Amino acid sequence: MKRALIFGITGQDGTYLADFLLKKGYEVVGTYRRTSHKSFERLEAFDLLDKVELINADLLDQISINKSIKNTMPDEIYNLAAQSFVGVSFEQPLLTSEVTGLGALRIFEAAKDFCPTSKIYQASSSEMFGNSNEIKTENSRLLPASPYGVAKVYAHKSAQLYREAYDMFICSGILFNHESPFRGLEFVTRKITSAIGRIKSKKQDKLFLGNIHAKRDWGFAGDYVKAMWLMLQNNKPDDYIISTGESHSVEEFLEESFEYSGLGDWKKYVEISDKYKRAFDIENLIGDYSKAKKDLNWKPDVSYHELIKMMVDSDKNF
Ligand code: NAP
Ligand code: F7E
Repeated sequence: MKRALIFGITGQDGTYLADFLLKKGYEVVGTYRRTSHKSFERLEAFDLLDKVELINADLLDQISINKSIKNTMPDEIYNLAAQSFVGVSFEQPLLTSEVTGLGALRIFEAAKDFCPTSKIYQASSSEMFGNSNEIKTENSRLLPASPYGVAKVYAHKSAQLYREAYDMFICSGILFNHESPFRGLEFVTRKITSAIGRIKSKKQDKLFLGNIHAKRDWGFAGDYVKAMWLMLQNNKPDDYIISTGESHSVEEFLEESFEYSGLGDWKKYVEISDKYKRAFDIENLIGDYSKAKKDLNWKPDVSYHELIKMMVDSDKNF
């Protein structure tokens, strides 16, 4: 039986990936941070709490990372842990760099020293590309437009370095935005669908948003964790764009989700607030996933329209 170690198992992707790997017959070990109350809601919702082994580790703490790798000796390591919210990275750039950038390096170092045969997945991001108009490929220039993007570039380049210098099997998935009913509540798609649920049940009457003209390439998290696993089953390590190949504005997402929910015209409920505008924002991101299609036989299954329906339906009693 293969053993996987997931850093960040309590997050959106960590939970979908744990579920996916258990169904493939893996033994799954996941790390969580010690907090005054537990953040296992997603694992509970997927009924996974008794099926995975949970161990304490923080990406700020090399000792706990070393121990988690030494004690687990995993066949596969998935680094999904991060301060992943771009907006907060402008408020907390140092913490974001420590966790999202250096945290990844700490994992690569620990794996090199204690379990160099582990195959490693690094969660890279389309935020690394920043603002430029073309459809992004694995060879597009990296011009990050947020402290989060800068930290992800650091981790991405470190992954490439360790692959070359130490002959380690490390793959980076350059994932574009992916969402689900288990997306964190502060991300714009879930902020919208949860607000729709609350407006319908009269718990809320307005929704405040920032730059609604921004466009993103939105896919479904359940499809994207499969791509992470496929990368580690390939015969050589490489980097892959994972995306849908189309982008939509926040405004389009609002229009379709409000219409589908039955609330109708979103303009009756939404107000624009500077509070949610960033110091710098990326206007449009679209990824070309043809390399993943060719090498990994991967493609997204859930469409943008199906994703909206799934999220609105799931949040209807929020
Ligand atoms: P998420 O829901 O925010 O989950 C992040 C995970 O990291 C959580 O388990 C969190 O634990 C953990 N974490 C945060 N700080 C940590 C620390 N100091 N030490 C250890 N663990 C820590 O993110 P996600 O959407 O699942 O994304 C997974 C990964 O993919 C992240 O690296 C993200 O940056 C990257 N990514 C995401 C997207 C996307 O659209 N979702 C796109 C590209 C790349 P707590 O539960 O304790 O907070
Ligand atoms: O913003 C705009 C906002 O926070 C999307 C992370 O998973 O994907 C995610 O980062 C867009 C931006 O995601 C609000 O300015 C408008 O242009 O949902 P988001 P993100 O910043 O794209 C990448 C690939 C990652 O790697 C990250 O980890 O929506 N927007 N009004 C708003 N965004 C939020 N959050 N809240 C608003 O009120």
